[in-house]
Amino acid sequence: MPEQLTLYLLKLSPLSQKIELALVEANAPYKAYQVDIFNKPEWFASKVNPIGRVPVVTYGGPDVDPEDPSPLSAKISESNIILEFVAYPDSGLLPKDPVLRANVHFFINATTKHIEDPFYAFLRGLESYENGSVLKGIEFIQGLFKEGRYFAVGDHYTIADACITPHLARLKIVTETDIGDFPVGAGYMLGEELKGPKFSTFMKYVKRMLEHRSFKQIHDEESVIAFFKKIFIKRVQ
Ligand SMILES: N[C@@H](CCC(=O)N[C@@H](CS)C(=O)NCC(=O)O)C(=O)O
Repeated sequence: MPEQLTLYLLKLSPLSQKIELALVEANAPYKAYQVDIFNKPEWFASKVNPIGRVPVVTYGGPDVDPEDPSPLSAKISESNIILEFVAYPDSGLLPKDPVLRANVHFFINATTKHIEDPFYAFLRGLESYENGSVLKGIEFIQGLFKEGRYFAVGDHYTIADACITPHLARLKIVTETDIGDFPVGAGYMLGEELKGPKFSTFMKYVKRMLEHRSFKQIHDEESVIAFFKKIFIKRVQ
């Protein structure tokens, strides 16, 4: 990208990770500024994002200190919209073929609806494991994978892969550690179900994406586990 790009993020959040992943894949230089979302600096809402959420990108304008953002830069928020922005024409993150592009957009919407929403509701103890929405969502996503394909869409890494991978990493953690505000054992139960033949295509994709070079570069599993231990405290016995 020809102009300055600053990413305001919460390093351990999956939504921020999506953007870092896309930027690394695009080989785009960027400055990362970690926002303490539990104690946000006053200037963040007034100068970067009025609703106070991350991730946000500032693009263009003078190359300034991230703590003193310029009114001349564009402010782009909402992780899926930032993903689209990062996939500028020669980033290589969006296929040129219009059908494949449509498939990428569909996959991103489906990830939010069928993975992000049900999985974090389950994690927060707002949806029971028994209602099956997490597994139904995974099944829906699995149905989008074409036989023998390495990536989510087409033959190359796209923003579809960047969008889903951070959630897959958290799914792995939950199924291996049982950390979350759900009844004890529900995380392990989900893990057992996913080991079955019904989900083998999905699980092979998970493995490939978690081992992908760019993801390994930006992800530290131990730090996410430590963060989860801090934020999920209500264990229903
Ligand atoms: N729909 C937004 C959600 C952003 C969001 O909820 N960000 C969280 C961190 S993961 C946040 O900034 N929370 C702080 C707050 O709401 O005050 C997106 O996809 O970017």
